[in-house]
Amino acid sequence: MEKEIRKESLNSDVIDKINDFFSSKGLESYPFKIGWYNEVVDENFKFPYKEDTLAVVIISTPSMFEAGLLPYILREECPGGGDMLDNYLKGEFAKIQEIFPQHDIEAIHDFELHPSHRPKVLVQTAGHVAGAAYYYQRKDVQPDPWGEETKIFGVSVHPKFGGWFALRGVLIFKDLQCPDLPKKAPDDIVPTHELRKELLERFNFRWQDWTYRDIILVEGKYSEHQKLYFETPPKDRPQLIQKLKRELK
Ligand code: B12
Repeated sequence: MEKEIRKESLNSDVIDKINDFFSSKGLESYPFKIGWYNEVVDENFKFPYKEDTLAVVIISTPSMFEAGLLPYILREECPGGGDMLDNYLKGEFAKIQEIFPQHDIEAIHDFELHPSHRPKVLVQTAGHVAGAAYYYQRKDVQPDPWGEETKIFGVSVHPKFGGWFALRGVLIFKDLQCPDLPKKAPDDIVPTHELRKELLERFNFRWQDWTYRDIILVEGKYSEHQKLYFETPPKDRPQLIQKLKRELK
C-alpha cells in the first residue's frame, strides 16, 4: 500500500513538473495511459508498451509563438538546417530528458514518420484520450452527409482555443506505470450535427481561410505575426525570419 502511494505521488510529481516546465512557454501538457491510446488505434499504430505506461501529450496554445518560438528565432544566430519551429520544439522536448535523467523517456513529434511514411504518433487521438481536445471524426457526424468518394479528415477542437492550437507530440515515460491515473473525457464543445458538419467542411475544404478555428468562441487566437509565419511555406521562412529579426530585435 505504502509503495503504491509513493508510486502515485511520484507520477503526480512528474506530471506537475512537466506542466510547470511547459506552461511558461505557451505549451500545455496532458497525461494519459498508453493503453487508452492503444485501445482505439489500429494494430500498426499501437505502441509496444504496457497499458498503464505514462505518456503526456503536448499542445501549443496561441501564446507559444510570442512566449517561446519568437524569442528562440531572435536568439538563434543562423537558422541552420530544418524548420525553426521543429528545431525549437525538439530542443524543448529534449530538455524533459534532462529534467528527468532517472527516467527512460521517448519523445515523439507530430512530424515524425516511419520509413513507410506512417506517422509515429496520432496526436489527435492522443489529445482526445488525454481529455485535452475532442477529436471530431467523420464517424461523429451521423447520418453521414458526404458521398463515399469524398475524403474527410478529422479535426480536434480545444475547449478554450477552438482550432487556434496544434498538437505537437507525446512524451512516453517507458519506465513509469500510472494505474490510478484518472481518465477525463474531452469537452464536447461542438455537440450538434449541423455544427460538426460545418467544422469538418471548413477544415477539409477551406482550411486556408482559418475559419474552422473559430467554430466556437475562443479565449485567444494567433497574432498577425504568427499567422504570417504559419502561412509562409517552410522554404520561404528563412527570409521571413530575417525580416522579423530586423523589425523586432
Ligand atoms: C498526414 C497529415 C496530413 C495529410 C493527411 C491528413 C490526414 N489526417 O490523414 C495532409 C497533408 C492532407 C494534411 C493536411 C492538413 N493538416 Co495535417 N497532419 C497529418 C499528420 C502528420 C498525420 C495524420 C494521419 O496520417 N493520420 C492517420 C489516420 C489514419 O489517422 P485517423 O484518421 O485519425 O485514424 C485514427 C483514429 O480514427 C483512431 N481511432 C479509431 N477509433 C477511434 C475512436 C476515438 C474516440 C478516437 C479518439 C480515435 C479513434 O484510429 C485511427 C488509426 O488507426 C498529423 C499529425 C500527427 N502526427 O497526427 C497532422 C494534423 C492532423 N494536421 C493538421 C493540420 C492543421 C493540417 C492542415 C490544416 C495544414 C496545416 N498544417 O496547417 C491541413 C488540413 C487538412 C486538409 N484539408 O487538407 C493538424 C490538425 C490539428 C487539429 N486541430 O486537429 C495535425 C494534428 C498536426 C498538428 N501538429 O496539430 N495533414
